[in-house]
Amino acid sequence: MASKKPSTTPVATRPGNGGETHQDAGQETGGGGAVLTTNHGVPVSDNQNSLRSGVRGPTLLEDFVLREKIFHFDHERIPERIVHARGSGAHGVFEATADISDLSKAAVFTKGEKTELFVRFSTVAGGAGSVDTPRDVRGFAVKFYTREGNWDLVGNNIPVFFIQDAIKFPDLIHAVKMEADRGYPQAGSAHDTFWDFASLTPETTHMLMWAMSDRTLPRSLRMMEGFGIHTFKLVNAAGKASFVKFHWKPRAGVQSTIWDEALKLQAADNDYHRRDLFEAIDGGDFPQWDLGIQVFDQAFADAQPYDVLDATKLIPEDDVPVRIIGTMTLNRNVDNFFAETEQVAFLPSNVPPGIDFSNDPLLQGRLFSYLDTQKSRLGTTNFHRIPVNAPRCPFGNFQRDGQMQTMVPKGRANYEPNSLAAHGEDGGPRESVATGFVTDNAVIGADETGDKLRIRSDTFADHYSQARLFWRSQTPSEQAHIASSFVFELSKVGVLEQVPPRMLANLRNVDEGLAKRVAAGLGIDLPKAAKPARAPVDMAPSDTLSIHKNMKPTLEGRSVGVLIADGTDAAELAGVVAAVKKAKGKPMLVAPKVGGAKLSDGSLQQAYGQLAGTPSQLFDAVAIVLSEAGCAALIKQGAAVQWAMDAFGHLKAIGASKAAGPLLEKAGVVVDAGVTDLGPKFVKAAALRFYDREPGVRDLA
Ligand code: HDE
Repeated sequence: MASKKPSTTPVATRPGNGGETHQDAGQETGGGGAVLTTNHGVPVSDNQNSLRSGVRGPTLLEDFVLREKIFHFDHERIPERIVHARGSGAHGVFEATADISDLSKAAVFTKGEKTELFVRFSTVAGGAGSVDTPRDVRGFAVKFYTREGNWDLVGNNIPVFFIQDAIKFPDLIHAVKMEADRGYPQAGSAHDTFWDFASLTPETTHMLMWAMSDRTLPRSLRMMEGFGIHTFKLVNAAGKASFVKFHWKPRAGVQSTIWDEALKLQAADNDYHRRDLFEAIDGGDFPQWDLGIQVFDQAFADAQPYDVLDATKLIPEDDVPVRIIGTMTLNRNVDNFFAETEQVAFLPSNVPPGIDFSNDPLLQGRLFSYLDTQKSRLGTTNFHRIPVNAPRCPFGNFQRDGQMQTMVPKGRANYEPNSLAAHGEDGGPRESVATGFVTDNAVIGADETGDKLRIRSDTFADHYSQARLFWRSQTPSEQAHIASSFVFELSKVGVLEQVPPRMLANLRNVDEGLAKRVAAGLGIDLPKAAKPARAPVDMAPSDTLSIHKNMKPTLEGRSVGVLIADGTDAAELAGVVAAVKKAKGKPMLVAPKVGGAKLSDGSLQQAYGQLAGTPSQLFDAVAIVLSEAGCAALIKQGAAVQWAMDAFGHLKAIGASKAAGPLLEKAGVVVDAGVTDLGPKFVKAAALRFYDREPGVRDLA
């Protein structure tokens, strides 16, 4: 377990706590270390009672201790992010592992260089207090504290975006967030306004395919890919620029849940992802991602059937392989959620020399939006002074004052040019041609500038080819999930009956089979196909776009729920626990009573969770270790039957004692490759999911 750090509360250094406690009317302080003071350092004698006139009289306005405490509390909340409000953060380090000095002069990429960083993962649509597991895109934002200033790579877990131009972002977000009059649904796209907007905006089609796939149901934040999405530029010391796309590849492999599991996770644990990340780091199981780049030049860009400046398009990895250039390790939880995870302010405009922007019109819009939002969210132009946002390298300029200024600049130099140095005074910092950021003006992506136009380039007009590419790259079971998601989401469209047919008309341009399946699922007729702005072309399917084709058969970083009850065989249990640990999995015991179960050898085995509150969807695989008597007792409990039924339905491996047979039977578990005894076969199976179990997947293929 990670060691506890000493408190960083400012009062910790103040000696002289007399240790008196107020025990009138049963009030206790619970003990503590340092002296409690007001925010202005005045020691407080009583933190239990406000100042009143007489023992039962009115409270006095004079009570500055009470006033300050309540006033501070009244202002504790800041505006939540308009998007990505719910997030989880962690500290870490990036180590550059490849020499790419031929491509970029950025110090963060110097082979062997270690750079501290902060990561915030998020959902997009829900509020700060919403659940962790809705069907939603996940934010994947990384702030590298490089020695040349902060680099913020603010991406998502999907390599493309819904729209092509920043001017559509407020419309997209208004449409997807809760509906303006009724205030629901929270955190989900399955409602009228989102699908109204989406069906009228064909450029969303490619991203919709990803959003309807299991990509939006990650098993863990540790098991998601991350993407910078936009095309960026790398610039080397000679000033040569190349195009680049950034990728994060999780060492734990990409893993998703399935829809029913995600729904039930919302009930079982609102904080499923946040807890999983915190506990993994706290337990020393540090999540890791490799940073990869796809590098290409103008000639490649010109030869593609899509525009590399269009954020609704990806570059298949088969066309430009991802080259790994470093590793990120998350190794420290935040000390304070508000101070760090809430106040962290990402700015896609933060790039060090050696990294630059392309003319992607979505990226261009982001370059000003984030600075604006941070000022309104954090309430001051000095938000860069908040520790989680401050560069770790020296920084200085002539910007001064403003609300919450915490710097105390010395001297008169608050302007430039100045010649104060000639007078022996500190003249302040100066620009540097040699090391400063120089905007790349290479032709790449800049060839169409000139006249002032409100126009979308023709090269952005193909909205279906890559949606089709994505569909064709999926396994039959992944395709079934996508079709079902469209059916589910469109079935939630209420009064706007024009929307589902309009969406189907778009889907016909992606794949006739998909459109037919969705129409059948909704029980409506297939409309005429929409007229595409540009006819789609067929691209070669790519295995890299499928989760199932790339899953990592491992128990590492995964959990196994182990159901026990009174009478469980102690040796059998010890065997399972040892085998799971040996495979680097995490065994988590579940029993009817959290205090424990009495094992066959008379010992009391404590549990991680109580059966009724710890359903099997919290785990990657399950073991059911029961005696005959234990099974007879559990079979009468709905929670136990549901435990096995859900594990099977959610395609997980089930290892069971012989005596647990009747429970499995009652739960409708059918023996297949994923249902095993508790021997070595179980640990192997536990690293997998059994997609063949899904009803109808094969028939639909
Ligand atoms: Fe964001 N986005 N975004 N976005 N975005 C914000 O900034 C915005 C876009 C992304 O964990 C906001 O600090 C505009 C694409 C992440 O703190 C805001 C446009 C991608 C996060 C904002 C986009 C993202 C945000 C809200 C269209 C993937 C969370 C609070 C031009 C590449 C960062 C904040 C965190 C957050 C604006 C499009 C990812 C309002 C105007 C594309 C991961 O500034």
